[in-house]
Amino acid sequence: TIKACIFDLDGVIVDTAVYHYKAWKRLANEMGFDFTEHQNEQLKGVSRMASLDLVLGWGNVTDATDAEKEEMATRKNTWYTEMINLMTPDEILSGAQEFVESCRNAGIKTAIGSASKNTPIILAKLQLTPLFDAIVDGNSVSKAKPDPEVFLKGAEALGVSPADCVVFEDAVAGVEAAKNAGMKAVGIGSPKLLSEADVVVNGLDKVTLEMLETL
Ligand code: B16
Ligand code: MG
Repeated sequence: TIKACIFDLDGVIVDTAVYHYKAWKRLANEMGFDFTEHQNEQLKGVSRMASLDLVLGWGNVTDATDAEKEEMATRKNTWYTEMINLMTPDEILSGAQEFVESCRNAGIKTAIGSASKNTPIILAKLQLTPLFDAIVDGNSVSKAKPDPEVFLKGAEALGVSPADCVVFEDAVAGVEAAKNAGMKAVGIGSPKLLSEADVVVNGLDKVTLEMLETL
């Protein structure tokens, strides 16, 4: 039986990808190149510095030093957090809050497992912080998804064994991380892309507690 649900943040609880895109695009534009929203898909679930490397690759920027890269990532994050600071609970994805609440009412533990270092501020703006028993994010992990670290730390913080956890993820690397952790995975998005998941749905508004027992 399922004892805990661990939720990715961006793409599952809220769509911050649109703000990441605007901020990375502004950085690219300042450096004299551009990239598409389609390319931006590749940044989903990927850490900040790994995202920067992908963006720089698209602009054929190969000579940036580590110090320059730090400065670029900081510049991008400043623009990103300006937008994040304006977020309101209206931006919670359909059914997300209701599903997390139904888990809690059923005695199922809840956690966030996100790559984002901005997780605390995003959850605060959405007024969702109290709904999670544990928050594991980019500030507390050293290995990026598909490494299972983020979800294993979540299970540990909840005191639940990995086999009794379900992960909700929109990124391919995130689904892989869940599987590497020995957990069940519910994919949010395209069944074709997230083929490693145990089941794939459009959003948390399509998930029921009964469904969890069939995984
Ligand atoms: P930050 P998730 C991820 O969130 C985003 O999908 C990804 O685009 C972003 O680069 C990463 O967080 C790091 O975010 O710059 O805020 O630390 O999907 O793991 O919740
Ligand atoms: Mg995500």
